[in-house]
Amino acid sequence: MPVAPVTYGASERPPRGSYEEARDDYTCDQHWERYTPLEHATYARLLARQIKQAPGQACDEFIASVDKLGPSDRIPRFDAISTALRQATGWEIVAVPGLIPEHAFFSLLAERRFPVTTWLRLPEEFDYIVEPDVFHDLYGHVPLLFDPVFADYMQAFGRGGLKAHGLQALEYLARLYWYTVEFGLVSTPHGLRVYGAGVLSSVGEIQYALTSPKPQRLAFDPKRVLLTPYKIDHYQSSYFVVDSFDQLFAATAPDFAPLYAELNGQAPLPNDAMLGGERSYPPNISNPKA
Ligand code: HBI
Ligand code: FE
Repeated sequence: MPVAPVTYGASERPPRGSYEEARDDYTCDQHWERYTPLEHATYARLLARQIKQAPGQACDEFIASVDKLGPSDRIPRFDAISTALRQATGWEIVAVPGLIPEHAFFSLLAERRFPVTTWLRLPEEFDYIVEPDVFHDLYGHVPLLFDPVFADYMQAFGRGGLKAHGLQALEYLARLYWYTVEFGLVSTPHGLRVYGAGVLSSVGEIQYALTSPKPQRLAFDPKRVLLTPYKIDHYQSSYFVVDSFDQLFAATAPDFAPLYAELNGQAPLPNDAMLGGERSYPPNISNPKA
């Protein structure tokens, strides 16, 4: 007799990281009614602060779509965003209780369903949080799903992830996700811009990624990315720069299986040093307070 899932009352939310209300595909309901006034206010403060950083630093495609998240004074309703998103690129967002296993994650992306965490960081976590919360997922990831080419890339990534799963190549794909979807930069005629969600949603890293002399900014190359480890709780020592989302999509179009076979067993490459012949993009001139 299957155990009935635990249900919580309208006002109380399961503790962070509990998956009792998740369905088999790890999705759950958002339960928008459970958010407290403090949570709405925290989200509004995060958004107001981060959106100030967008002009001159976030890529044009992000700027063009960030308003589609809806009202800025409260946590948006996922189904309201999905209505607009379906019309734009056939994507929708689905609620999840937090990080979900790779296979479930890739399966959702392959179906054009982006998993968005339901819980929001606490006020004391305002400046930094390791795990993705609803602000990181909505503000960092969702606006670019309105861009047709990036939307195609994300679905291709999901499909690639399902294939990689069988080939024990998840570590390679996690690096591709990390250095593009989470921490990617794009080169434009006006200088470098950010498209990676982890940078867009970070109060300090967006300026660092674009203007600090410390990190290296390497031309995006699938082999280099797949062999370069990353750090999850520091600013990055390396960022990878694409010329366009078309280039990103084209790079992931071919079947990666031969690439995995070629790289298998090769030692990781340094994320804090350049290889012979590599060049680093110069940082942007310090961003005049936009
Ligand atoms: N789960 N909810 C959620 N969000 C993510 O960004 C996420 C995940 N599970 C796995 C994962 N990301 C990474 O391992 C990706 O590289 C696949
Ligand atoms: Fe993310």
